[in-house]
Amino acid sequence: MSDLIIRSVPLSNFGQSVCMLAIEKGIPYVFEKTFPHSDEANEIHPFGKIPVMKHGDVTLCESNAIAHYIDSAFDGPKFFPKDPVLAAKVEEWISLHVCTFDQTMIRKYVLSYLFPKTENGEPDRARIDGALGDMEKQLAFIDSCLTGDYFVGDTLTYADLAMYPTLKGLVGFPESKAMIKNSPNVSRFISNMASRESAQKTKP
Ligand SMILES: N[C@@H](CCC(=O)N[C@@H](CS)C(=O)NCC(=O)O)C(=O)O
Repeated sequence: MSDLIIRSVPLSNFGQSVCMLAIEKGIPYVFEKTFPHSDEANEIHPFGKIPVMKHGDVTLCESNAIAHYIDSAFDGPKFFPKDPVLAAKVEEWISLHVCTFDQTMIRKYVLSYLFPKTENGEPDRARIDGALGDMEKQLAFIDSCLTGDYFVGDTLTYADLAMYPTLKGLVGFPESKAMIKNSPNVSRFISNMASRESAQKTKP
């Protein structure tokens, strides 16, 4: 059978989630370092985003679609539950992540430190400050939900793999680091997840 190819960059939170899934399932994959809007990303994603995936004749963009494919096309443990309530809860977290948490925490906050669009190349203070209120509310909500080890049910699901890279990414920046420190459940989740082989092997 053909190789599973994941095109992304190590820093991509969405890319890390799908790579972690492949590792958790025990599926070997080829990681092709691919920047957004490169020919290799544009070949598969209509708007040049990463991650994208190739497996034989199958090409896919959008991390949730890629994750569903990897989970169902290959043997190994399942990370999208069959139970209707648990399955919907996993999708609920994935959607909250892509529509809300990632937008605030990564696009607005982290990227304003890492790739600011300021004239002098300094972190974009206005954009960073503008993210703090929403980030605090979102982290308080997540912390109130994360009373157990996992986001949904009592086993690892793709909800955890979708959320982990984004939450872990917050530890490296001052305001979010302080917020994480004040969120005991989120802190515990990050440190539990960070010890998994899939997190170690995909560390940005
Ligand atoms: N909804 C997409 C989001 C992917 C995404 O935003 N990827 C970022 C890198 S982490 C990207 O390609 N950004 C370039 C852009 O937005 O133009 C998914 O789940 O895969």
